Amino acid sequence: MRIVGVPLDLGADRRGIDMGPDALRNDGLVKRIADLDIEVEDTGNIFIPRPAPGLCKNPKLKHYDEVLCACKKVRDFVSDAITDGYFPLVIGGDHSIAMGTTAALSKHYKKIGMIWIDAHGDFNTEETTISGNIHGMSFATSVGRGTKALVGKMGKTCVCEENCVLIGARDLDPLEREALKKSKVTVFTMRDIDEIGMYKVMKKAMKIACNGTDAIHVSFDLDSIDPMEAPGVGTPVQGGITYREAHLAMEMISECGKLKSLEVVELNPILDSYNNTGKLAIGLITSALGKKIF
Ligand code: HAR
Ligand code: MN
Ligand code: MN
Ligand code: MN
Repeated sequence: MRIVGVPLDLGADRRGIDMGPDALRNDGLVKRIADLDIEVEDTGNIFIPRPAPGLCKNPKLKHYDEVLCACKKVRDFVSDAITDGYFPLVIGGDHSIAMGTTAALSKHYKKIGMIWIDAHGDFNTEETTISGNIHGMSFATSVGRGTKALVGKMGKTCVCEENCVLIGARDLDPLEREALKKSKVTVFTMRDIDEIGMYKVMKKAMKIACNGTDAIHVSFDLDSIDPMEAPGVGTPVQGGITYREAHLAMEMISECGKLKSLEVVELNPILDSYNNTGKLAIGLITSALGKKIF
């Protein structure tokens, strides 16, 4: 396992997510993984330069140059990790970094299934975005949707839309919602989790993500969890999944045997009380890596 830290917050509106990777290290990430008898190498953080001062060039793609440059670095680090035989764990950082991770995976696998756990859809494009924040576009970009400014800029994508699942959604922009409805992505909203429970949602999700794919990528946005349990995130939204539901999801993902990479994003230590969100994130990572209660 190789950890790649990405201290990027330029894809989001609020500062602070750039401290996420170091907060996870401070909470004992490396030791907790090593305790599972997994060989772990922490390569430290990718260097993210601060943006040049001055006017925003395109308010529909804020910090475009910086985010693209960071994602290309993420792509290369993740790709090298896979080439060197490591399982990549990408810790963010804002969710735009998923564009780099999925581009890297696409160099190594033919057909990728993806489980995107998030309060949001991240399915905007330059045309549909209200905020102009690129972290709200990374899912769409990863399946090849959107403008030329992002799609293909990190390489081709082998993330297959029909093998993609969004879980935990409860805050979608109007046009983003329409785009998701028209897409082949399967969406399990909070309502679905309320109705049938996380176990059945995950059973269905795993079937979709595993169908004919040679790898599964999990992109875990910590804002999927209810802010009562995970307050330290960039964009909290009430009414999220519980700590236990999140663990169940990660355990079921681990058991499928196809998980080839994991990404945990949007931790904001400034808003975190008692480092609970960081500790919770580490627990979830260990569950995804096979930790069992019994
Ligand atoms: N949909 C909104 C936008 O595009 C909010 C996106 C917030 N995104 C994250 N990542 N925190 O999921 O701006
Ligand atoms: Mn997200
Ligand atoms: Mn989110
Ligand atoms: Mn805790």
